[in-house]
Amino acid sequence: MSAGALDDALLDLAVDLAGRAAALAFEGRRRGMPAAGTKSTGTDMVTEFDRACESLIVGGLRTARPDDAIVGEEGTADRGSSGITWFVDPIDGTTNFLYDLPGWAVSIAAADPDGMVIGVVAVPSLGETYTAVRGRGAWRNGEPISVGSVTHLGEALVATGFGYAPERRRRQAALLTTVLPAVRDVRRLGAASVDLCHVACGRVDAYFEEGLGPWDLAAGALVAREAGAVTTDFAGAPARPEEVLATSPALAAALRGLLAEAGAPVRHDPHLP
Ligand code: LIP
Repeated sequence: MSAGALDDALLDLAVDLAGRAAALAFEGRRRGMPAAGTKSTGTDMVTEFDRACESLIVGGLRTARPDDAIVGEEGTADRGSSGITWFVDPIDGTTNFLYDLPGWAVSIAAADPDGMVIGVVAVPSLGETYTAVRGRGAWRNGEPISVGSVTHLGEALVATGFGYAPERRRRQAALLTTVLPAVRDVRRLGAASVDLCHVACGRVDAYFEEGLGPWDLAAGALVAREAGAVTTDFAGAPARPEEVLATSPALAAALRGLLAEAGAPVRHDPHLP
């Protein structure tokens, strides 16, 4: 199978499974409040639909590609032999989902030894599916997307997010006292994968957060990069779950400087959620 044909096959599989999982969760939430438990703290939630969606997606991946590795937020940890690794966030933005707020997503990505190859972020409450293929571009509902054109920090709309542990949140809030006065405004929308897709299509001009999981970042960061964004850590090295900054090239240096001025990254116990 050619590289292009493999990319297409991986994308088609991810789009199908993300769409089915998104429909399952969206219809389930319409029927009422889901059963829920907690994970790292009393507010780090997991619902029956987080688990059901991961089960649907992982089952589909194992059937279609039994030799691939799979990493899922709700516990899947399949080793593989094919060189392809899947990253699954069955519901990114679980708090939004629990409160029936828009802006949660199903996020699926596949990586080869050179990095992310394909990414899919399905946002059912917006009727939008973001897709990306390494080296070939990014799309929203099949239409090409690209980052915004803002070049001045004071005109930038910046998205961010916060962890679950009070100690980390206290320090993250302290960053905002420097960031907020320096930019147009800040948005906290609740799902990293969607924040990254919003950078990709210019709905926000930048997104930064620290303390994520690999599944939060995998698909959305590829969508952002393929739409023309720079995705790094706060110091300009490649983005990683511990620190991500996604923005247009025109704003990247100024935002890194602002985060440094604010005291980022938030040095903390790495085991803090
Ligand atoms: C969420 C992230 C978001 C962050 C939230 C939460 P989850 O992931 O996508 O960026 O700010 O605190 O971690 O837990 O809903 O899958």
